[in-house]
Amino acid sequence: MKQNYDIFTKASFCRHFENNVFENIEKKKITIPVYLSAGQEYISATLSEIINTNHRIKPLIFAQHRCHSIYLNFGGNPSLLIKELLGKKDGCTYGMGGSASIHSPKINMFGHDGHMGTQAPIGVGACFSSKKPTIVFLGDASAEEDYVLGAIGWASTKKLPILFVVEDNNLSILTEKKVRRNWEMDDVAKSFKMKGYNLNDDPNSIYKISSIFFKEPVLININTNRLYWHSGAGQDSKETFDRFKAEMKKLGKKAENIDKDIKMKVSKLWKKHLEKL
Ligand SMILES: Cc1ncc(C[n+]2csc(CCOP(=O)(O)OP(=O)(O)O)c2C)c(N)n1
Ligand SMILES: [Mg+2]
Repeated sequence: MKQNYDIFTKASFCRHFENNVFENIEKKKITIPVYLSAGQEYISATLSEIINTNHRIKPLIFAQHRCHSIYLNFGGNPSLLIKELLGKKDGCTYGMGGSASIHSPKINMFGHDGHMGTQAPIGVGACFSSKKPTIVFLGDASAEEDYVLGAIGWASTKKLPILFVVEDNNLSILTEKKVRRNWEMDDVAKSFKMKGYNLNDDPNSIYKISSIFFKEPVLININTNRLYWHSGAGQDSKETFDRFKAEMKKLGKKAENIDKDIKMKVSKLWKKHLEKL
């Protein structure tokens, strides 16, 4: 399927972007707190392909701190993000948002305020008042905040064109979900009388349910893996399942060549910006 290569291409861009961020944290070129999204990029790569490209919808986007891939996949300009991470005034958030609060009116993305889960009531409010298709991205931990649950209830009551996406990496910093709770977010959605799904980050499983997006409120909890530390450049375990690598293996030689090309392009882009420092 052609589309699988398009999703792979987007994910590859994000992966190499994040690997360059990683390197430049280590080299101390980036000195702000950074939340790397490597490992989770297939979720927004797939959703943006379905929503922007297939459905031709440009939704309002409310994300939280781990949002580089969301910005890049939904059409954010990578140069402006590089500048943002380097603290430049002409970065996507004027050098004031950094990694955690990426803001871009151009792609309808609203910067996060740093309080886990506030993007849910704010996103629901924006959707309620504008009736525009809206995506609220949550982490599995921020989804536990009481105000998130109230917001989901209101979205269901008012039948808003909203998609809640829980990027469930099983972790709140280093605390696993099983320590924190005995329930799942798709059950919460169903108890509020809206559709809820618990999926993995295989693009095909997301595609299968995508025809209902924005026709009614929907919550998808997508199980995924964070490859690097909660914040900064480091790796807890090298054993983590990597969706990006699994898809590359599945798609074969053509994907490997796409990936090589993109790796070079992204490195060149970073180099161009670093030379100006
Ligand atoms: C209201 C609030 N409580 C606690 C924190 C501290 N904090 C920042 S990120 C984080 C974990 C977030 O986990 P999750 O929502 O699953 O996102 P992930 O980092 O896994 O992508 C915590 C506890 C915060 N920023 N806001
Ligand atoms: Mg988490």
